[in-house]
Amino acid sequence: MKLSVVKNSALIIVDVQVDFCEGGSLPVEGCTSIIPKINDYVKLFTEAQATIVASRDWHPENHISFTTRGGPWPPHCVKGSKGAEFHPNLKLPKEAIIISKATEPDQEAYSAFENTNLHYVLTLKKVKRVFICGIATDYCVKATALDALKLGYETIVLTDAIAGVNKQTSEEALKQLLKEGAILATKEDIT
Ligand code: VGL
Ligand code: ZN
Repeated sequence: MKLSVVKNSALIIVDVQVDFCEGGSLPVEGCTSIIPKINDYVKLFTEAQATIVASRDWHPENHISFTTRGGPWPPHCVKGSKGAEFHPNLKLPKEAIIISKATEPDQEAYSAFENTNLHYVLTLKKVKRVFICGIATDYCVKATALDALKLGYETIVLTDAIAGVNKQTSEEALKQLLKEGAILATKEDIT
């Protein structure tokens, strides 16, 4: 399958942040190794003058998802902290649009579309086709892709540039995304 990065395409890089990588508070296996792949995509999308979006988990210190409040996750990506920074190996162009998410203390929000202006921004830029990569396959990548499908975007998940928390739930996530109409692709599929 050949898919082209047309001008009304967007690359959505989900949560490539220090805390989700080696040495962080919620490390996701494979995080560090997908970053060079994501940088290759950034180059491709920059050349095509496509839109580049980077989302970041941007929690208040007392976020509901933290174990300190009975949630499932160790504290991570606290806004303004070192762990919430984009990974130093990620090469974001200055034009990249930064979307902060899950900023409300009492609300979990895995999708980059949830309570953000991402859909608004993409609509303004007439984006029809989104390519999604990043972390975590079974949480924020999945939720972002499902929302993109619901919102009517042609949705492509870049399977060579995602990393998941759990192997089985990541496989299930990709199956569900396929069923909902997502396209799974790798660098070789993209022109
Ligand atoms: C995520 C767990 C908790 C993610 C965010 O970015 O997939 N996972 N917060
Ligand atoms: Zn989080």
